[in-house]
Amino acid sequence: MTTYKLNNLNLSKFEEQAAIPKYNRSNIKTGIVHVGIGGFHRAHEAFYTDQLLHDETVTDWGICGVALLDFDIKIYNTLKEQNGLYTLVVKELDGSLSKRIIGSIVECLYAPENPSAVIEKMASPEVKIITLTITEGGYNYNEATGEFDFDNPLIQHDLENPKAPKTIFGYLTQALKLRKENGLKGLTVQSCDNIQGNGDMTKKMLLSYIEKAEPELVPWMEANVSFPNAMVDRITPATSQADILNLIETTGIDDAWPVVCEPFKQWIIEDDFISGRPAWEKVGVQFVEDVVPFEKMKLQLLNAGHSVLGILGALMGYDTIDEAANNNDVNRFLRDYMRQEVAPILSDLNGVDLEAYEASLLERFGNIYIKDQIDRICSESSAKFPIFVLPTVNAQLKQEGHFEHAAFVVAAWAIYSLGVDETGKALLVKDAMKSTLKEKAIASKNNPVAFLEIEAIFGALKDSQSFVDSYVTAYHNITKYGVEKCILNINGN
Ligand code: CS2
Repeated sequence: MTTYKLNNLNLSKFEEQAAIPKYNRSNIKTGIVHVGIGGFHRAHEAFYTDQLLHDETVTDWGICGVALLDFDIKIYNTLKEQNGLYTLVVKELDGSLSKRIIGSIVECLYAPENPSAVIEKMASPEVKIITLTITEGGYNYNEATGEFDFDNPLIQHDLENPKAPKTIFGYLTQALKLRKENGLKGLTVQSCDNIQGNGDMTKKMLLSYIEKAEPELVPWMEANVSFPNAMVDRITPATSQADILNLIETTGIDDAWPVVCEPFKQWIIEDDFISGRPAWEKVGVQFVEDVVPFEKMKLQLLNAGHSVLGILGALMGYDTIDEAANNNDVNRFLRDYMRQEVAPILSDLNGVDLEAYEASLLERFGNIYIKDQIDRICSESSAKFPIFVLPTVNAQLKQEGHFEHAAFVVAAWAIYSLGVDETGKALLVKDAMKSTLKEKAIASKNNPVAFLEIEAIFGALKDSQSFVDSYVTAYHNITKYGVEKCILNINGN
């Protein structure tokens, strides 16, 4: 098959192999600046927006994708060469692949190379929304203090070099300042990360930074910037070399970085957009008054479920989430965790059938075509556990309820942090707190509570005797018998 590089020039050649943008991309203005152009954004917001742009009356909501970090150079270069185009490959439940070339990213910027271009773009009159996927860790929140972490060297850098920032907080501050100076309207800053109250969190963290960096900007920000909370969902594994080759071989589309994802998608947002928004509801986005219950449900069932499968699966020697989910004992363990520990602390889910939701999660996790990498799921667990798993534990502790499964997973994580699985294979621990995790994991061999002493993750959990008892028992059991035997026992077989 003849292959062609994916770019504007060749776009029409792919019409038979994939759905392609039918709108005139050169007419689309940039209404959204998005920071963090990894797989998730491209499978989710950029996909929804591409769908909407097919309505020819919509011309104001193109996306400018910003690569914020040094190592984002690769995705920036790829998108630049491909004129912002990429292929979204949906791995359907029957194993077939649906391919769609997405056209909604109409511009790209690489922040480390040209910080002022990013600030100016965010401050340009046509931009009404800045959306973020900067990962859970990107919000610079310290779990132990509940506050913004000013000790972060990058934050120190931004305070000292306001015109050439490195963090999102430095950029947003400068952009808002410029908007104010230019007499422009405010805008919406919208988080698309997996954080409980992600809009509230963004506001709180940004406000802390601005209070220190540009205190006179605070009242303007309070009056002119909105921060809607949102629940985002679509499982998007890292793209593998096989995905890239398979796309070329089956379609001739030479795309250096396609995105692969599951068919399911969901986006529930609070309708609080101070300068307007795209009519995303036309393409399946739900707008609600209070998204908090939905966020809780997703974070504590789906994301926590991922962490359960990831950490247990990693120790057991599995590589992908579906392998762990299709092990009957692990599956039963996860089901019981969801039923006995998470479901009782979820409330206000007006009209949501929780059992059906749990069943759909088990089906999504078990999808053998997705091949979501356990390494991806376990990466940055130090930022994930406090949001995904520990809120359930804390809520259960308050009502003297169940947390045995959660304590077991935390113990498994302590053992995982030693960096070797139960078959003796090295684990790829990728975590901003890797060295602390390892140090505490080693200390835990003699005294398992050492792991819980990482206050920035666990807060005061080590002072809760009933949790500690359950955790220590699990720790010793896993070390002695291995994960599989332990969960058989917990499952009551
Ligand atoms: C995952 C999420 O990062 C993780 O640990 O749980 O990336 C998950 O796949 C998405 O939130 C799905 O919407």
